[in-house]
Amino acid sequence: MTSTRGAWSLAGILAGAAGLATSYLTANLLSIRESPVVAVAEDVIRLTPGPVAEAAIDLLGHRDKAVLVAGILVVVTVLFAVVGHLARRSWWAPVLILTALALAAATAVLLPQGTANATDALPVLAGFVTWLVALSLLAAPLRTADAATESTVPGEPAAAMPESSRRGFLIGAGAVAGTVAVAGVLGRFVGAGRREVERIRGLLRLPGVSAPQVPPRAIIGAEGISPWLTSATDFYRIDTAIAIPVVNPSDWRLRIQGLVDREIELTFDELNAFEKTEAWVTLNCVSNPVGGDLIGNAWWSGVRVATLLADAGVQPGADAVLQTSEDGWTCGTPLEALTDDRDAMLAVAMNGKPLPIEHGFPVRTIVPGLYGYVSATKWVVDLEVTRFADIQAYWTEKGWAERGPVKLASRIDVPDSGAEVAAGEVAVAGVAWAQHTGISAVEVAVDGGAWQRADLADPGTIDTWVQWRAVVDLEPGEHRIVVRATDAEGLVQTDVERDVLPDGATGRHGIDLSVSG
Ligand SMILES: Nc1nc2c(c(=O)[nH]1)N[C@H]1C(S)=C(S)[C@@H](COP(=O)(O)O)O[C@H]1N2
Ligand SMILES: [Mo]
Repeated sequence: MTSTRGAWSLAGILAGAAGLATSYLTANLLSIRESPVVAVAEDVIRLTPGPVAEAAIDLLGHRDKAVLVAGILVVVTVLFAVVGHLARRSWWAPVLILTALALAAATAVLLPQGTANATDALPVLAGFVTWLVALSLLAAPLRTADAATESTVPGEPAAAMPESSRRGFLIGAGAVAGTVAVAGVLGRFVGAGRREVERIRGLLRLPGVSAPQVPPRAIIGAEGISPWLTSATDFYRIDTAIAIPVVNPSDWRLRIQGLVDREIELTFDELNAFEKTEAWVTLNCVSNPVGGDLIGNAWWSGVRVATLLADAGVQPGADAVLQTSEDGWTCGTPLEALTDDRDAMLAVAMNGKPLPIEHGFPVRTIVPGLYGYVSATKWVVDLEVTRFADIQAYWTEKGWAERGPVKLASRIDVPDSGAEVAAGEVAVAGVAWAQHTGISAVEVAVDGGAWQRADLADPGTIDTWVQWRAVVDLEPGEHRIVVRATDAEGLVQTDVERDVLPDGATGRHGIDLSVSG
């Protein structure tokens, strides 16, 4: 036993706490909904089997999450002490444990497909770097002390820690503890803005917003198919924002300007005084590869853009609207798509609730039939009526097409590609979409054979995806199943494979199955 033993564990705990604090601060600086520790807790809750979760809620009431977070903190504190203890003899063991912890946290943060974004992993990175820096800072004086006391004869009482090392360690420990306190308090302070806006959002009652009612015939009843209504949590998220715009509805203004007779400025209340329109609209990203999941379907409520543009009085010669978001992102939308009968809207609600902050709270644009990058401005604050010839927007500047009508596409959801299934009749199901044109048929073919018609659900609108289901007869062996859709104008989905750049992928989605006899 030497006198530094407890100090090593303390070093581990302090360094660990510093990493948690900087990750918390970073999450709040970037307005990320949750710190990594809370993300882990939420995933644990999400992945907990129903009966277990119910028992926990019975036992703990609504404190279940707080208790879970506390439990996670206890576990990691023990781990941090172990890390400190191991750091005495080895550099790689602590690095290994901390890396594993960071990877687990990053996975937890990125796991909820819909709401997560690659930048959401930045807090974990900040925490990881802090762990390593703080641990090496605290280890240096302890290592010197250990070297000085190592010559101690076994059995004799340990030599005291040399005064200089002791001072070095205390200064380091003070600095690290200070970091914990400052980052924690600062994180709480900068996080207050988002908490306040979340609170306001939770209390908002928006006139003319109704709860989603899935049209009964929109559901084909195939097991494992993506739900027709995408929940806000599962809805894909794409934006260029590093720090998510957090907009208080009472500060929000929309300006309509450019080639108009009268400029208009609206507050959130003024916007909500207009009559609402509500619709099911499937939104998808131009970057969605064939078979990909950057697509979701929701019930949107908002105010028709056409009404507002008519109030402003669009001048002749205009063919575009340059939309700008609170964070400066821009897109150019064809004027026609905003004024024709497709009911493009300034949406204030998604699935019957005020927009989630990640999906554009308090107001975003939704235009059926266009990819998100040319239409679906989140946190929208400005509409400039203009001409395509006179503008550049965020993505068009980077080589993406000026116009972005969605392309006819279809996807197989079940079975998974690579699955093993039993020979005989196999149900194949998925979704097909051609927003604002509509789907008239979906067909599947096995191993390049004859096309076979799938059954189609009927969502009752041409602006959403359509579920389909087919039953194919499979012999034992390896098989490939491919899908193709036909739109309501008779266009058959092409088999020409195109990359997502510049205006959306084309090609047909296929899956490979191993069929056992
Ligand atoms: N302010 C802002 N709005 C934006 C974007 C963005 O980067 N910033 N990305 C667009 C893109 S490319 C898509 S596909 C949709 C995605 O909307 P979602 O994140 O709600 O699914 O938002 C669009 N609106
Ligand atoms: Mo996108």
